[in-house]
Amino acid sequence: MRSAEVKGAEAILETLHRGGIDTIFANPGTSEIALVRALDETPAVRAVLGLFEGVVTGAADGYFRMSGRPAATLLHTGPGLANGCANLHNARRARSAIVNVVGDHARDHLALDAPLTTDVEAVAGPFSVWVRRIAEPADAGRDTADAITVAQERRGPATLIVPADIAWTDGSDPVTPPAIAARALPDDAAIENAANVLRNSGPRALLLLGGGALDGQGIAAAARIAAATGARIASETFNARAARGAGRPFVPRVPYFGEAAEQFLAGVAQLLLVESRAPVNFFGYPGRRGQPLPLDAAVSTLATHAEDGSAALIALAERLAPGVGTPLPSITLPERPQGPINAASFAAALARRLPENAIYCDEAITAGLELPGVMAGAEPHDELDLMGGAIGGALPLATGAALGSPGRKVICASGDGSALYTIQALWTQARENLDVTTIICANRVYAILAYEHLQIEGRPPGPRALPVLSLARPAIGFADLARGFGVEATSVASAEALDDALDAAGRRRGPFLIEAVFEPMTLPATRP
Ligand SMILES: Cc1ncc(C[n+]2csc(CCOP(=O)(O)OP(=O)(O)O)c2C)c(N)n1
Repeated sequence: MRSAEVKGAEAILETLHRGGIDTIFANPGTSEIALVRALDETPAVRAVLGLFEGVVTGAADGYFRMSGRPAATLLHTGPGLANGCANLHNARRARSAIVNVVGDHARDHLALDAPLTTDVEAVAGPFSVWVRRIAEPADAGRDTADAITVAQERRGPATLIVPADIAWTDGSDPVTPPAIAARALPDDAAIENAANVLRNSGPRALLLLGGGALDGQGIAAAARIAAATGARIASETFNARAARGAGRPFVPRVPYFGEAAEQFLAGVAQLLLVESRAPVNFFGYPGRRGQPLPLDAAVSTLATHAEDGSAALIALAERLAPGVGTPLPSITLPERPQGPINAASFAAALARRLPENAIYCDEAITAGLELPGVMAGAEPHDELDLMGGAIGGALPLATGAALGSPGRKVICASGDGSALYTIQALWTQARENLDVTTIICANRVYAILAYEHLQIEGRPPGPRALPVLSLARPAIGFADLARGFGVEATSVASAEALDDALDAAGRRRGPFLIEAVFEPMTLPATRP
């Protein structure tokens, strides 16, 4: 086809295809119709409909985390993009490469200030590593190729704004983006410096792992280093993707709450960063420092986020721990839990029933407080966390993770409050017949916020404040909601029934939802 005959929309989709992007999570509008039409001409790129933009962006995040390849999104003008921004924020924090294709009004229509007109660049800016508006049809292929390159090099959402007339006008050519270089090993000086730090500081050193350092090989190397030098290892509190479970060394995480994090980090004199940042508390609290690391601790870097932390750990282990092995935890499953569903019995049931090689997406919030220790003995799995704290991430993330790694079972645990931001993800799971089991931890309250009230105010929320944090009246029927979206579901209210439901879910294929009704939350009367 000569470029005179190639429409901007076709050049964009063909360039996505040439750049290795075969999946586009979409929620289109009128300004994207030419792009929708071009799907018929580009069968190599398939669109997956999400019924809210937060599903679209969260799914693209999960897709990248599991496949290592970017997905595209298709979003409608400033308001459509804005709806997707919370999960774009999470994706940016996860360093997930995504190409956002955001349609906008035709160029001559923009000046008329039609109802959907917004400053799309301003909406995109804080949630993107790169933003560009295509100026002319001839630029469509090149700009799309740039977006694909930059999303992968800077590891985040790249946003390409496409005026509708550019999409429907001839005069474009697809472009083949250049191959992306593999991430480099840190230079020898960084590895030697880390070796010296560890030789000199031994148990007072902490290797803090994040990003790609948490793959199976990275944590195995870190554990060997720890065994040889006495250094401690830990992961960041939340991680984009971490290899966990039996057969892998246990890597504790820096605790979420500031006080616990300070205790965890007490005595650390040397912090060595491996694709991570020095810990920062999630929130500031009256009278508390925001950084839990001891004030006199030195911080140095083995691998930056742009480098290959896993390979760096392997190189470091060769220097410090040749021939050193580490005992690996075997599968250790808890007893069958009994009684009401609470954080402890939920953790026991989930760990017991986690299928081998599952992908576990976590947004259980307070329901998940007991998980880390118990899941260490479960079948080996990959864990994907909520990275930017913007809740409503897990159901979309699980959706994209399932599409990004066909054949692997996805287990997703979400607080009931969190699930309701993006519950429509269930419909996409049903339509695509994705092998995802969703567990809704139905405690019928924003429990974490009640705890935070206690922390900050010294007492639990009173009778007028509590309703702002309570989901109890009316009680939400998650199993009914799931069925309405085409997902089979069950509701359980005892630990035994939860254990059975998870067992059954592990044996079936396709989307399924378990509403786990938790025992009512109890808060102490004063700050503990
Ligand atoms: C996008 C967004 N909106 C609001 C919040 C504030 N927030 C944090 S946790 C939370 C409640 C979570 O409730 P749930 O998922 O039921 O978990 P629980 O606290 O009960 O364990 C809210 C509203 C947030 N973090 N992100």
